This record gives sequence, C-alpha cells and structure tokens, in this order.
Amino acid sequence: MKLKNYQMYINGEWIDSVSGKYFPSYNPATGEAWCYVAKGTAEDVDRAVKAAHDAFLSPEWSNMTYTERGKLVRKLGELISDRVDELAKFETMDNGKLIREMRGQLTYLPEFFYYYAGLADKIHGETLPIDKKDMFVFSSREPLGVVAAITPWNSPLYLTTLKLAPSLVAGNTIVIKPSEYTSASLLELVKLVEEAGFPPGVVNVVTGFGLPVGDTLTSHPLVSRIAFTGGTESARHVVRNSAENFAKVSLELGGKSPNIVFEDADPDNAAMGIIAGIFGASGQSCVAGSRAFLHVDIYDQVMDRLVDRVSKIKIGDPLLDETEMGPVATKAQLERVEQYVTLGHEEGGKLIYGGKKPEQIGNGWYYEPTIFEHTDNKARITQEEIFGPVLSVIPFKDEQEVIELANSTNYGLAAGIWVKDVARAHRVAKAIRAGIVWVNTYRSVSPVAPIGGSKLSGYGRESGYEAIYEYTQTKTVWINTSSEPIPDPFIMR
Ligand code: TXE
Repeated sequence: MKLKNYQMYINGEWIDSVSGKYFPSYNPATGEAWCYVAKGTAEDVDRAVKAAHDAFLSPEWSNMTYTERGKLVRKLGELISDRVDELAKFETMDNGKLIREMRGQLTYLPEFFYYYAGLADKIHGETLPIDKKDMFVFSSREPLGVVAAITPWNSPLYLTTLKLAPSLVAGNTIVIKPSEYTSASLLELVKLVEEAGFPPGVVNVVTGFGLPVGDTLTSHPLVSRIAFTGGTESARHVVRNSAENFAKVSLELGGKSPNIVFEDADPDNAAMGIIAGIFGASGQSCVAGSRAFLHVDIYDQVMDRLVDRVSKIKIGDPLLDETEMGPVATKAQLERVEQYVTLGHEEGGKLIYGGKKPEQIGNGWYYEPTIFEHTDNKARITQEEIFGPVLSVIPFKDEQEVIELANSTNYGLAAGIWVKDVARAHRVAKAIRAGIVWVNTYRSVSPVAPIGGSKLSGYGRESGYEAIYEYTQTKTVWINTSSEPIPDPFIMR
C-alpha cells in the first residue's frame, strides 16, 4: 500500500519542500513507517517566515478588530471539536500514546481556543495617572510580529495550541515547526485553520528536523518571538539563536518532578496520583512525577498499593481503549530508558518492579512500568530526566528534609503533595521551587492556569492570561496637550 505524503503549509498553500524530499514517520506500536512528511530546508523556512511577515503587515490581518480575530480563533476551536476522534488517531499513530489519552486531550483542546477567543477583546492597555502637567499618557498592548513555534512529540496538538491560540488573538502571525516524529496531526489541524477563514500567511507549517528547520527558523531575522517546547540541549541552541534578533523567548523544557506523600495522606489516592504522574503517558510528559518521596510512616502502605496497581497495568496497542500503557514514542527513547535502568542498577538502586521490555508485544517500542527504590536523591536516575516509565522512590522522615530533597535537582517544573494538613500543604507548596504545584491531585491542566518552570525547566509561562503578556509588548503613547512653547530642549522633561 502506498503511504500518504504530507506536504507543508506556507502562505495558504500546500507545497513540497524545495528539496522535493520526504522522510518517514513511524508508528511506535509497530516500529513501521505509516506516512511520509516533506523534508523542509532553510529555503522553505525563509519562505514561510517572509509569508508570515507579509501577513503580519497586511491590512487584512493588522487592521482586523480583536473581536473578529477572537471569532476566527473560536471557529477553529469549534472545527477541532468536530474532528476529535480523527485527530486523536493521527497523534496516537505518530507518538504511540494512548488513544484515550489523546482523545481526552483533544476533547478538551477547544476550551483553550474558546478561552483565548474570549480574551481577544480584553487585550488592552491603561491610561496612566502621569506625574506631569498637560500630558496624556496611555499604554497599549501590541502584537510582536512573527512567532516561531517549535514543538515536541509528546503532546503535539496540545503543546502547539498553547502557542497558537494566544499568538493569534494577540495579532501575531506564526510559523510552526512540529517535531519530526509527529507532524501529521498538525498538518491535519491546519486544514481547519484554512476552513476557519484565517488569511493566507497567518499560520504556516514547515516540517522537518531541528537542523536545518528549527535552527534556521529560530535565527531568522524576521522572527520576533520564539516559543519552544522540547529538550534542554535544543533549547540552548534556540536561546543562542535568539540573540541574532533578540527575539523574545519562552522555554518549556523537562523536569524531575517530585511527588511527596506525607504520613497523613490518603494512601490509595497517593498511589493513584503517583501512577498518573509517571506511568500515565508512559512517563513521556514534561511534568512526569518521576521521583516519589514517601514518609517512612506511610511508606509500606503506599508502596504496596503502588506495586499492586502497577502489576495490573495493561500494556499494549495504544489504539485499543482498554490499554493503559502504550510504547514509548521513538526507538531512541526506548534505548534511553534502557540505559537509565542499567545505570539505576549500577548506582545501587533496588529494582522493585519492571526493568525490562515486556514479552510478546510484537516489534513496538514498549517498556515495562519500572520502579526503583533508593536511599537518597543523588543517583543519576534520580537527578536526570528519563522521559520514560521509570519511577524512583525515596523515603523521608520530616518536612524540612523532603523540601530540600525535592528542590535538589536542576529542574523546577512541577510537584505533587499528598497531605491532609492544610497548613502543611500551604507551607510546602510555597517552599517547593516549581512553576506548578498540585496538592492531592496530579497532571491537572486548564486554559485558565499558567504552565512553566524555572532552572533547567526553562522560563516564560504558557496558558492562562499570562500568555497574552508573553505574546504582546507594551507601547506607551505620550500626548502633550499644552499649547505652550517647548522650554529648554537640552533637559529631559
Ligand atoms: O527533544 P528535542 P527530543 C526532553 C526529554 C527528552 C529530551 C530529548 O527529556 O528525552 O528532551 O527529546 C526541535 N533548533 N523533552 O530529542 O530534540 C526538534 O526538531 C531548533 C521534554 O525529542 O529538543 C523538535 O521539534 N529546534 C519535552 C523540538 O525541537 C530544534 C518534550 C523538540 O525536540 C533544534 C520533548 C535546534 N537546534 C522532549 N534541535 C517537554 N517539555 O515536554 C531540535 N529541535
């Protein structure tokens, strides 16, 4: 059977790359190619950025009222809500994540479009009570220009939406480079951008690899804003590239997030939360709760529940509704997981569960849910992001100790706290150095709530009203209302 070729989308047209080449996209559940994607070049990027820049300046887009832009963004959300099942299937085919997880994400995705559509006519400045006579001063929030969005493979459309929806309502135009592993769902979604009625050039997609596509895009002189989600190494390149043009950057990178269980927590809920944090999505989530800190007084209760439920996880075809854990997304990720498990043994971790590929699941890139027990937080597998289904469990005795342990990584993205004592919940939430803290829940998201981290987890915030600030800049307008002559021109007024 001939596999489908996906073209790129530039300036409202579906086109081949100037290279004329395509590359395969693999299904992680079979290890086989299921479609081909246009292999973008530096020249394609240049074309797309110029198209986005022209669209940004075009009266059709720049003079469109905020209300009209909001309506377009809302329409896009509505079109997505009609195509949830189909789009979810494309995501699962590409990244191997559970169909029910992707369907769940996509069912909720329109809410992000509706939220930002609702904010479109609330992007306003202020009249400033200026401390000078005869001056009227106001500020407005202006779009930045061309946004370069670079996205990873783990939740392709969700992570794209966090960039796309606020960019558009704020009046920017955008060039998106999806992960080379997961381009199909975005190319399908872009058909809906067309259907919603966005002018050509407002949304563009260049497919291909970090080099040259991501690299050329993030160093392009016409790009004013870079929104990057991915790994720390690529992020370093992106930040250096941004210096070409001083493009404003946001980075949403990985983490080594702690899930802390205090002695008064509900052990059943805590065990479920830990599983959701690390084995949901096979651990391939930026907020994966890859370190569980269990208070010694509740250690055995939680561990027993954890192992019992983990031993019942149904691993298999991610397209089946009953499956609970699918494969990891790429062969490279599988190898990375295997290397970290070997390291876990070498560094003295005690393997409690898993630690190998499951038997009899064909050629897919599957790995068992894996639990290591450690005496401290110093081993590399307790410090470095694995991005796979590997949990490190560490005991603790008191609050101050666990705060220090939780904070002692180079990351600062998310944390979970399982506790009944409300005062302690507040104290610990405050002390944890992370951009998101969940108390008695994990992996909850909403368009209303900002996401982002610090340290090696990156900077800037996505989602929530804060994204509007991230995609706009302030303009201050001074109007002299006096008819008096201008006095001494050599001093600041
Ligand atoms: O990410 P990459 P990879 C973490 C996770 C994972 C590791 C590596 O630990 O194991 O990163 O994953 C594009 N200039 N996360 O290798 O390469 C690339 O083409 C510009 C956490 O898949 O960073 C893709 O579109 N762009 C994370 C995007 O960057 C470049 C999600 C991300 O891929 C580039 C994914 C360059 N020089 C991985 N090089 C999260 N925050 O959820 C690559 N890219």
